[in-house]
Amino acid sequence: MIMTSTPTNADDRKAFYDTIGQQNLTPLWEVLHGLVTPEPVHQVQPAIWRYDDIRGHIMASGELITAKEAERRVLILENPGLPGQSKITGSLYAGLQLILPGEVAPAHRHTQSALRFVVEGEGAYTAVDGERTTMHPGDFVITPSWTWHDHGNDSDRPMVWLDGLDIPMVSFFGASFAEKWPEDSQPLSRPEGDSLARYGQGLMPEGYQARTHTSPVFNYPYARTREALEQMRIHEKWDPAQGLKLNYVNPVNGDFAMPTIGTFMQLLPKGFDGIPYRATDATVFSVVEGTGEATIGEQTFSFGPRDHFVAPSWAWYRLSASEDCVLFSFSDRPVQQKLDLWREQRGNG
Ligand code: GTQ
Repeated sequence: MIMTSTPTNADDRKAFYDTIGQQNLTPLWEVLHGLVTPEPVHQVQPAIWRYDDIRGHIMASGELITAKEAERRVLILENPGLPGQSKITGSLYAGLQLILPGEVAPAHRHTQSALRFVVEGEGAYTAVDGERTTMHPGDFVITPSWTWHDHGNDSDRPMVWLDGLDIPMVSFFGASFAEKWPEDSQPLSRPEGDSLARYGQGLMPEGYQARTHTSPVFNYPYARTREALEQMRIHEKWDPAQGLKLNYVNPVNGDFAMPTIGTFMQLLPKGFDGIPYRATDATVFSVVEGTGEATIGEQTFSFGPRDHFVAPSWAWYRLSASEDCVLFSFSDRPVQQKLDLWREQRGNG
């Protein structure tokens, strides 16, 4: 049969959709423009979690449940545009984990990769694959996919750190696996500082063969990162939007330190007034030092140390600093770049 005219009757179409629906078919033309959009469309909203407002809740969680019972005692930073989804962006999870003196968060492993960024306290540890690292504020610590890890606090003060995980990404791929170690703590097989000594000084053991895509350095200490920023400040050119920004790298191949999460530390000098910037990687910021302002979309947030905020994909934002500011941040940039998706744009100052 030759069709001589296009059927336009809405009832005919509806009947057709119902018929083909029984074969699990659905017409693209009804949804195409919502699927392939000219610019990013998502529900992620700009948001800030001010530490002064939430610290009391974090400490109160310590009275309600032990780290052992909770397995991980964490308050999730949930994007207000994605309620109930345990996501801070479409692809990433963030939370603030509390570990009290004497507590242990028992050993387990999972396919999700995690970063820890120390926010408050001093001297708790994370153990990964047989090595412990003592954590200090501003340290960036990696738990690679499928490695055993437990956390403990031998200090006399509570410790709080930011957890960043690729939970939504792993869920998207249908690739989540997890298991528990039979005891609370895993056995230690290497002395503290082993990985930093071997891999963190521009040296590599002869014949070293990487077995994963994650950096073998598992604690990037703040003291070293801060020193690098201070050194760069002497003669490096400022980016008009981002100031001086460092990327944590895997010393084996120069790629991002983690395969799914890009991690950054930037310095904005006192008086910095950044030009507008946007990129397709929605970014989570953790303020280490200084006070300033972040205008994200229509909203302006003033921030100070230990505050966390999120800039959605492709939303314009600008950063300014009323004193020297140091910001840690993370995003899914490594994945977007490998998929040739990542874009950034600078606006007019
Ligand atoms: O420390 O292993 O915030 O498994 C969420 C899931 C932390 C962890 C989180 C986890 C962990």
